[in-house]
Amino acid sequence: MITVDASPFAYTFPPDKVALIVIDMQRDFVEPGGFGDTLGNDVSRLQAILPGVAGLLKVFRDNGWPVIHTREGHRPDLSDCPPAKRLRGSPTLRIGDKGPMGRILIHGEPGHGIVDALAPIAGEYVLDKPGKGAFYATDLGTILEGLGTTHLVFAGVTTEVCVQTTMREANDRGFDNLLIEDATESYFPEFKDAAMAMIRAQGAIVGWTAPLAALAAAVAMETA
Ligand code: C5J
Repeated sequence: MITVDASPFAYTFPPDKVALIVIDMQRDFVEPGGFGDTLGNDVSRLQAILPGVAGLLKVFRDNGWPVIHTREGHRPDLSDCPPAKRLRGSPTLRIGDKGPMGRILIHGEPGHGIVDALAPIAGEYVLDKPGKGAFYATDLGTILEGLGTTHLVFAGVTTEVCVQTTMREANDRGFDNLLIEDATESYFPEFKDAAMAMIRAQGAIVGWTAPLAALAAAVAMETA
C-alpha cells in the first residue's frame, strides 16, 4: 500500500489497483484562441497546470499504471447532444458551431483534441464522453472493472464541472478518489477552492486532495 499525505486525512492506495483519470485537457478548454478563451475566460489559469498534469502522467507512466484521458464532445450530427445542453452557455457560440479551432466540441475537430503537451501515448485509454461526468454514456465502468481498479487519481479541467461530476459518479460506484490540487483548475479560482472543500468535507465525503509533490514522494518512497 502507498500512503499519501492528503486532506482531510491520509489517502492509502494499492499500487496494483490504481488508475489515473485526466479530464478534458482539450485545446478548446485550455488554449488561447479556443472555445473557452473566446467566451472570455482566462485560459492562462488552465495553462498553468500543464506542468502539474505532465508530472502526474510521468508518475503513472514510470510505474506502468493505467491512464485514462477523457474528451468532452459530440457526434457531428449532434445526436448525442441534448438541446438542453446546446442551448445553454453563450447565445453566440454554441456546441457544434464553427469556432476558432473548428466546430465546438465535435469529435475530430482540432479544438476537441488533447493539448500536445499531454498527448496520450500507446496503451493509454482515450474516452469520449458526451456529458460532464465520464461514467455517463461511456464504457468507463467496464474498463475499470476489467482493470480491477478500486482507487482513482484525478486531474484535469474544470475542477467544479467535469472533474467534480466524475468524482461524484466514481464515489457513488465505490471508488476511493484522490484529486491532485496542482493538476486541476477552473476559470474561477473561488469555484476550484469551493469544489475541493466540498470533496474533502465531512470526512472525505467525495474524496481526498493532495499536491502532486505529496503523491510523488509517497510513490518514490514505496517504489525505491
Ligand atoms: C465544461 C469541463 N466546463 N470539462 N467542461 O463545460 O469541465
